[in-house]
Amino acid sequence: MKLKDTFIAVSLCGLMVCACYACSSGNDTPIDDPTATVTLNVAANEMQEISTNLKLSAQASYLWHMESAPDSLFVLQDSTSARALFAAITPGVYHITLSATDNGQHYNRSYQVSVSAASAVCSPYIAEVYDFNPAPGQFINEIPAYVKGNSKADMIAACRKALVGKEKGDLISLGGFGGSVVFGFDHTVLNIKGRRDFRVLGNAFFAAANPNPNAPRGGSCEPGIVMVAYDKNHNSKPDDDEWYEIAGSEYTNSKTVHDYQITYSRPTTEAHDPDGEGELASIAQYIYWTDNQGHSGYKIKNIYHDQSYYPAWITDAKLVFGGTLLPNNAIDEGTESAHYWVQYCYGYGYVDNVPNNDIDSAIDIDWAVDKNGNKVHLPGIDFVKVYCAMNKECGWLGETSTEVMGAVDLHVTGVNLPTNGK
Ligand SMILES: [Ca+2]
Ligand SMILES: [Ca+2]
Ligand SMILES: [Ca+2]
Repeated sequence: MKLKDTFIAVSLCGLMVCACYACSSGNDTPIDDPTATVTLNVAANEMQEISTNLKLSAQASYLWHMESAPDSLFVLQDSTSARALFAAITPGVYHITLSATDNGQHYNRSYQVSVSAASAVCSPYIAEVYDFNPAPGQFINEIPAYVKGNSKADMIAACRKALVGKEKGDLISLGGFGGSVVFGFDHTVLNIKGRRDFRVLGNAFFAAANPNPNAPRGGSCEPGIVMVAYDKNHNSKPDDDEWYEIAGSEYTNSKTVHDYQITYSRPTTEAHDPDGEGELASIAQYIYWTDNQGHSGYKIKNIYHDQSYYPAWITDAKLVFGGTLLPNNAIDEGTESAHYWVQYCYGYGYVDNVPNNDIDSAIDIDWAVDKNGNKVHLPGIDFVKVYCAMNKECGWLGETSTEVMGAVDLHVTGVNLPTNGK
């Protein structure tokens, strides 16, 4: 019996991606000879849905496979489904095979995918900022700057100006625990197997002059949690059910709180200089907070930052944030009279935790987990959310607050960093 087969590839470019690449749909090429090779031409970096028109039952099993050339950067996802996802960064010819079994019958097909260079250059950097919800902090209303009358949309636009299209943008501060920014790329950052895929830039640095001579790496390390989303429904927006957390090195730390929630109250006074004589005093009981772990306290207003630490465009009396709280990483290594705060870095998988050129600032999309901690293997990601993962005041240093100054697709920039095997 001669089988008629068709190799179907559907381009999954969303509107946003189409602005960057010329989208190509696959050619339907019927053949009668199952030993023949079907050829498809696609452009680099485009996610394609691949299926066969073999009319198989719902019980059929599938195995898509590709011999991997050592230096080829590609994704072959959902390889045991009727439809697989394929994308490649490196132009060239790829050979994919399909082995299917249905009602005791075996079917083998072979496909040749010719990947040409992308028809338009995409940006390896942030292409859009979707949301900005900082928590109170000493840099809030300053980076980015709030101008009287600004709305939330104006503040998002200010983040856009700071971050979009830049290798290294201008810093934005997320404030204390929970403060977040959501941004995206103009293409899907592919999840290349065995490699780290992107990094988000912060301003972490290690201090050379720690009074504790045997201390591990530390300095200014203010880790933020990374959430990633693949635009599965192709609506060019991050939807609630598309987000997954990157499980960094402290995900299984017994002191990490996975369902942390904190509520900040609007400060009742901004008066720094109560007697009007010009010497600024800190306000110890400045912004009251409570959390769902039975704790409460105050964010302190320090003498270095005079502006309100509560987002000025927000009219609500309370701000609620939730997410994963990392254990405290800050220790005062100084003395009673000479404080010396050191924030020690964690292993990997966070933002603003290690310097930007450190391999452990780079993230493997395969570290993503669902709400129950189960690993998910996304074909790539379109959107990233970063939020501050610490609730800590460090004396005169002020609160620990994650900063963001950009993000980069490592594959598009030709940076090859192996994953850490976890
Ligand atoms: Ca990867
Ligand atoms: Ca979506
Ligand atoms: Ca920082």
